[in-house]
Amino acid sequence: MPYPTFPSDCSSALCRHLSPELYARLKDLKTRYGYTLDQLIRSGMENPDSSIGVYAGDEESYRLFAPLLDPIIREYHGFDPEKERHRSDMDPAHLDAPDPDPEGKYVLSTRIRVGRNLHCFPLGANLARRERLIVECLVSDALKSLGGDLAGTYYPLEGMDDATKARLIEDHFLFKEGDRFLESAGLNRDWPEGRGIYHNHDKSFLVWVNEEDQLRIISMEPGADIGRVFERLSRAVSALERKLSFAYDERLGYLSSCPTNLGTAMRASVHIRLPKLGEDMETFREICDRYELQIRGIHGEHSESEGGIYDVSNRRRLGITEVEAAGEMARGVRELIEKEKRL
Ligand code: ADP
Ligand code: CIR
Repeated sequence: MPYPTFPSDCSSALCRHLSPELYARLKDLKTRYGYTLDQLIRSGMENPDSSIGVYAGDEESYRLFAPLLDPIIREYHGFDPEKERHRSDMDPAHLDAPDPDPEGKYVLSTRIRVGRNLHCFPLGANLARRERLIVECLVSDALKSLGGDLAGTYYPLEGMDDATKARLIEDHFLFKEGDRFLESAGLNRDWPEGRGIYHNHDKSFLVWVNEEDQLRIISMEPGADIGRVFERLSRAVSALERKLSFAYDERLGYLSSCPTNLGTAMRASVHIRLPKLGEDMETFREICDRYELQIRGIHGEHSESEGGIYDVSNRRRLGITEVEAAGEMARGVRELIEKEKRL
């Protein structure tokens, strides 16, 4: 393919960081698992409204295509992959994240997820059909070993009736179908085969299998008790680590399909009602920028807010530990609530 061109109003990280020279330098490279530059950038090429536009196909993608990926990583996380090393800390005893809404007036629910992928397998965009089934088998077996409040059931997407699926999506428990960014990256191949969701009885602990990442490990509950949500997640991740070997890089931390999810691969969010700040987006954004927070709509990425309710979460995931990221989110949310009260 000759150098691909972008529409003039394109502002994705891909179009800002790819040049004809860089394209020419990387276009004939292939990882050992057979992933190419054209595959890496396909989502951003087919969706010029992407914010990022690339998906890695395996661990080696992050090394082979580093001349394109490192500047994207540096810009998104404020972390220099050439000089720095990621550190992880999921010890709840180190968490300083007091409930930012003890009166329960603003925060509807708290959710913290981490992405994980299995060592010795390509990432989802480059996973063959058989490999995806093996991943599903390994993960669902590991999930069977969980006990206590983490004990639950794995539900394959294949065979799930439409009403159950729609209800789980509407209630924020299950991933959406047909995401066009993932579709272009090849992450929806053979859908729904090999995909599924595990959850405990009260749906406070969930695992998505073979969506954007092979595992999305999720802890969530109504209210703003970030400490309790974090503790449950940390315990679940430790239990799964005893059964599964996750892809981890000394520099980049936990490896994920999207470079925005490297490092902790953690997104700690609240669903929060901020109708007045919603009318003053400049102030809302200013506070979020100060605490490195991202604003999403009520049905996740690429969705809109409804009824003055927003999804507010940590933006950085690499070069910051899990406890630091959750603490920063809690402090930012407290300030948002204080501002909302004053408006
Ligand atoms: P991810 O969190 O994996 O980046 P999304 O942004 O698509 O992916 O969100 C996944 C789902 O989680 C969506 O249905 C979203 O509404 C839901 N969600 C996110 N944060 C919260 C929260 N604090 N409370 C309840 N649901 C949430
Ligand atoms: C995009 O580029 O808009 C999509 N590929 C999503 C990128 C951001 N993903 C994320 O924050 N997890």
